Amino acid sequence: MTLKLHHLNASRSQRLVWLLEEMQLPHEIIHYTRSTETNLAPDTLLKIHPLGKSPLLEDDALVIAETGAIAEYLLAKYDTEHKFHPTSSNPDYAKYIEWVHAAEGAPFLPFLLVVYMRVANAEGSPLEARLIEEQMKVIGFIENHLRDNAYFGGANFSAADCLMGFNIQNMSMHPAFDKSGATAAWLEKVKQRSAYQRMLAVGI
Ligand SMILES: N[C@@H](CCC(=O)N[C@@H](CS)C(=O)NCC(=O)O)C(=O)O
Repeated sequence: MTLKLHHLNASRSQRLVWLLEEMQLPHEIIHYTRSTETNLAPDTLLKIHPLGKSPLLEDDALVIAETGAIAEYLLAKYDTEHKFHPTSSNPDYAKYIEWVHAAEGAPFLPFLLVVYMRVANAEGSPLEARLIEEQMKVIGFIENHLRDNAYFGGANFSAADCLMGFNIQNMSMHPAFDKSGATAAWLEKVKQRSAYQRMLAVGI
């Protein structure tokens, strides 16, 4: 097995750097840097996949795109002891899988769209106000979940935490983020993990 992660700076690819570190899977990281003008990935990524986006995982001859798909692939193939993903018979499974998908789903969209609007100088529009309302709903939803659960997937740390970590890091800069709430406490807790610190050392 030769795992290669094509990693773009300041991107959701850091979720997989963290997961690979948690799983202690030998891998190589190939770094790409965003254009300072457009914030886009360099064209060299197009040689790996037609969309030219990061993350991309190569496992020998295979190339996989989409953060969630890459995580599920790594877990299905290499986490055979289910240390980082519960089995489907585990009572926490539904919660776990919901957060795995939430990382790129409805809770992510209002944050992503506001970033796009800022890049396009489209701030202050009625759409932005609507997205900020959605962001507030998401912040509350996550806070309530983490008030009742130690981790995203329930009682135990799992890949769902690695996937949601990028969202929470960004959310922690939001003016409505409660710095003494359960989400902030979750962030402080996961920052203590050695794999999280190794992810930071790789450069996010
Ligand atoms: N849904 C995809 C989104 C991939 C994506 O949009 N990646 C961003 C990084 S956060 C990217 O490569 N942007 C640079 C570009 O589009 O040129 C995933 O989860 O992997």
